[in-house]
Amino acid sequence: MPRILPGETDLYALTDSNLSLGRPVEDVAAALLHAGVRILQYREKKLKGGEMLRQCGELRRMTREAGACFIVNDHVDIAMLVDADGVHVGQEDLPVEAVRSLVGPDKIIGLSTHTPEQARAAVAAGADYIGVGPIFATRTKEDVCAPVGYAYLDWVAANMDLPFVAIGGIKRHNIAEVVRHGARCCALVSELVGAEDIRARVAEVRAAARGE
Ligand code: TZP
Ligand code: MG
Repeated sequence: MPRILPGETDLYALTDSNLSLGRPVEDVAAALLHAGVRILQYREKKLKGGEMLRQCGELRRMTREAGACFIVNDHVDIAMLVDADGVHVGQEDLPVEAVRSLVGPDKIIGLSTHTPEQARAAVAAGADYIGVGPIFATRTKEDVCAPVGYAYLDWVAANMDLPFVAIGGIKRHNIAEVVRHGARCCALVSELVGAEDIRARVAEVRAAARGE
């Protein structure tokens, strides 16, 4: 099972059908995986459970074939039903300890954090990685908190041993700077799924992250 954590790979892609130019999530996922993305999170906020389960089953099959890690946002039940590699939760979702009691020791649990206190609490609760953000303002997340800017990212890079992924408003034009602030892995939504040519966009984003 591909247990790949942020930091072991440079990009972390999330789905969002609302931003995918009308393309089915399976097509978007296929393009991301063909482009070499190694962590894929299924994050669809507006679908019914049955449709989510069907889509996650398909994405599980595709990620397994590609040797990529598959994470499900929020829905622990669906993650378990499709044997995903992990679950990602936010501060107001099921607590990490509760998720752990359901999924067991081997699954990855990611937690979104916005402050040093939340980062320390994530370690204490047994999270496997944290999300750090939103770095910049983003319209992708509706219930988003205020951007944390570089201050919190700098703090995490200097103080945390736990793997982390920077998220929120990261694009080709700013990813090099995010990397310079210590992010070894960046999560992107609209910049990837909203591209006409997703494969080319992944290559451009990676080149930009390397400062090219
Ligand atoms: N968590 C913090 S910001 C965000 C999530 C899921 C959305 C990021 O989307 P984008 O399009 O990369 O700004
Ligand atoms: Mg959530």
